[in-house]
Amino acid sequence: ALTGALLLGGTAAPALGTPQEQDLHDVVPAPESVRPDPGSTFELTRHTKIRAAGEAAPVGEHLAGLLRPSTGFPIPVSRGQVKDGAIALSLDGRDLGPEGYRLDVDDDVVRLSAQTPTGLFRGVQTLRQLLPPAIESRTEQPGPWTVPGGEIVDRPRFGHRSAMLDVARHFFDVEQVKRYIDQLAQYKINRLHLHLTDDQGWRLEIESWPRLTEHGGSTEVGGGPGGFYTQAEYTEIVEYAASRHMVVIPEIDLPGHTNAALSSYAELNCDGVAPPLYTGIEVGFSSLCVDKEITYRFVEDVIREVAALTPGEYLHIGGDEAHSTTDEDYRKFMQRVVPMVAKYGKTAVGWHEYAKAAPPAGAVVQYWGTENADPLLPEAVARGNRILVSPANKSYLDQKYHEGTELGLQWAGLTEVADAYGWDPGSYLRGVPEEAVLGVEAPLWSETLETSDHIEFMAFPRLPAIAELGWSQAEHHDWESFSRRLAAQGPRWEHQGIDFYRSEQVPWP
Ligand code: TNX
Repeated sequence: ALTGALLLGGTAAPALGTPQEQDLHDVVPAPESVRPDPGSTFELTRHTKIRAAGEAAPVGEHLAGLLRPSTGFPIPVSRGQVKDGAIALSLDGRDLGPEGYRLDVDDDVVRLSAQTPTGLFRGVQTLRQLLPPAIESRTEQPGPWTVPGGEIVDRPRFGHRSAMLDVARHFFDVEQVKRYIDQLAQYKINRLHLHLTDDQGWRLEIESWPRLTEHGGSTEVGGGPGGFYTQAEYTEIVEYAASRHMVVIPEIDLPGHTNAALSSYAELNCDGVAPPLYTGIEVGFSSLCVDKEITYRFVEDVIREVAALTPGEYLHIGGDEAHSTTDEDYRKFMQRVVPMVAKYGKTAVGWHEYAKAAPPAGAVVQYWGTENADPLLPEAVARGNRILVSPANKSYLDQKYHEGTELGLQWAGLTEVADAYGWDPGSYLRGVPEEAVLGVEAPLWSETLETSDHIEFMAFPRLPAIAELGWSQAEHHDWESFSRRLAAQGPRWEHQGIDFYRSEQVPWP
């Protein structure tokens, strides 16, 4: 009889080969507080329901969409009372802020609460990581689907944790950008900075200057066909990001990095002659013509159209590596252009050189150097600028991991996972107190990257490292702990089809 019960799959002890249960601590980025209750475990079964009403309902649907393919369970989402066997999402969380959440797991119920749908969405990312890695598969898997008991209370250290994708050097289409958005959202990244224009390509349709994309979007590094987003496609990206509780920050890089625009409209050049399109990877050779009035009509048209497509607060105007613009011209240009951003209702962001033009209080200065200081920064802080920290030798996802890495550049230095993790955005820059730090960004430049596989190999596992520096409290930054928790992410990426860099620094299972 006993043998029969086992064969019939009763409630006997787990069979050999049953995946090891998750630990409540195995979460990236590390939560603010974790209190395991070793005596309890929730099991997701074919009877599990999600309870979510009102504004919580879309997050509940999102969670159900993540859980159904691998479990094969129906997992209905409905309003109503929390009963046994339910995952309950509610907006009754107090003192959790705009992105915080509380997750309570016992034998019968998973309770996720927050003050905002965004907080619930962040909590859903934590819950995913507490289920076995096979939950990430898009095909039905055997289970069992357990969640360790206990309580997590969590909220971010910085309100800004962004990733940048360069779609100008190589173009990535809407589906590729959505794929990256989903990957970023898992690590609680809340802003996506899109580098939309550069010497090699202009990637966003501007209705008043159509040749920018017709001509300026027609190639890319290496001479491939390039591409661009129509305004409708761009809006699709913005809305998809919003559904992942992520805000898009568009960047139009000015006054340098503009060969694609200069090639599209001869009248934007000081000599009236349009240069050819450019498919190499040099920087610093192009500049809009600072002394021509048409330059400012052009820039204002672009800023107006981009602002109209942008529900988010920020608009990035580049400003980096303007090596063929004199300092005097650079200031002249920026002093006319920065106010245009405010005129169309947005807050300006620029690479740190634009601090030379003394942007107004509230404007964001993005540090991309490799030193832990810049003379422009203390002045910027004194003016009331917010500093976005993205040191090239720490947070740049395009830098090679080691000499032999086939993709990437190495001008800022080789960047292994421990290098990406081993610094503190709150205290990194001399003369910049933590209160002036808006947050942290992980930029991914695409001179050498052509496919989603390439993006993923460079971003994983360094993106989660930067995400943890931005989300988790400084006292939780600890390489031993991080590298162990990161290792547990590897099998999840395998189920998601992410081809990541298997750094020898990380104890992958
Ligand atoms: C510097 S960082 C650049 C980009 C390049 C990148 C390559 C910055 C603001 N500008 O134009 O793509 O290096 O790593």
